[in-house]
Amino acid sequence: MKILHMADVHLGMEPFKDRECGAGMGQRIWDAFAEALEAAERGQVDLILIAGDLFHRQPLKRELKEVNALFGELTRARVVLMAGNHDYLSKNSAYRGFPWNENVYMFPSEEWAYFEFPELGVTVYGFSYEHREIREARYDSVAKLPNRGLHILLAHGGDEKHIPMGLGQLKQLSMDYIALGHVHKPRQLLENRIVMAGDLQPLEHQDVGPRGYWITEFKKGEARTAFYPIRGCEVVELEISPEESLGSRQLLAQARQRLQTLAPYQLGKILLTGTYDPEMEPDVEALEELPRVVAVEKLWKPNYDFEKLKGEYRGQIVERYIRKLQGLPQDEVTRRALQLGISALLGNTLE
Ligand SMILES: [Mn+2]
Repeated sequence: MKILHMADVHLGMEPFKDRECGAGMGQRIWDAFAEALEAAERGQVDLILIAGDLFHRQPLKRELKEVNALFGELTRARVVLMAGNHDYLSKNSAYRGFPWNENVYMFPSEEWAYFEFPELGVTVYGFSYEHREIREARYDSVAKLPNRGLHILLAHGGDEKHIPMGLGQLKQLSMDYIALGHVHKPRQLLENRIVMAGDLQPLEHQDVGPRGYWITEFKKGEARTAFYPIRGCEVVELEISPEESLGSRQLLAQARQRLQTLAPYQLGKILLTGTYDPEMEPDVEALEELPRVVAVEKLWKPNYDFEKLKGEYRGQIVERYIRKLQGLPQDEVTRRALQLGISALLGNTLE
């Protein structure tokens, strides 16, 4: 018995829209979804679990037909899905009453329900979101059936507004597998048992690292879970720690060089670290406009010459501020306060 687990596909979203690399991202999400289904078909998967937020917002009828057509191509796998907080079952949701293929099982409401597959020896428990938020920790209350075989929970949430849950509590449900969605970071919370799928493709620049789906094989009472990245798109961090004397053009050249080391499907998130000369703060906007850059994060710090500044601003607030902070315990907070304060007083921009 093999299952493929994915979540947070967010069809209909167009990530990185304001960036050059955002072009075609909406389509790439659809491609990734189709790729995951093809993998299920190729890999003889029996059950596909989609743990919420298949769509970024209320799906259109034609989008559901598109998805259903893809499901219809599967010759072996059954599909179980739930609505998440993004594509929740609103009163007029196109999900309601949608005529799915016979191999597709969608949890129809916010009430607990289950699907039994005696031919696979599997029972899947869950419910859909009918609201944008569910603040109650509802996964406590699942009632297992006396069925033989595997018991699987399909669940979405994990924060205060979306069904809070803790690992200890999930373990106590003694499910054979819990297919989780909502948190966009892929992770096995309990090896081969409790898995947060993560988003299928990166949707924000915070989504650093591979994204994809999970396949679990159950054999002779043992489960093996493995992650399969989709190489459609991946955000990679590129740390650049420039020399202090580096000008804007050289910084740009360095960034270009680093971007060239990426594989064709990768996008760069530039992290500027180290220190820079505040009297010649390099132009960062030009970096943001480079193709395949999703974000630029300024973690670098201005390297002020405080002794020199004290002399230049003798008797003024700048000098008094420096003396005051230099009199405090010199930890990270003080150093940061000194830099931020001086930047503000000197009218320099600093995030
Ligand atoms: Mn969600």
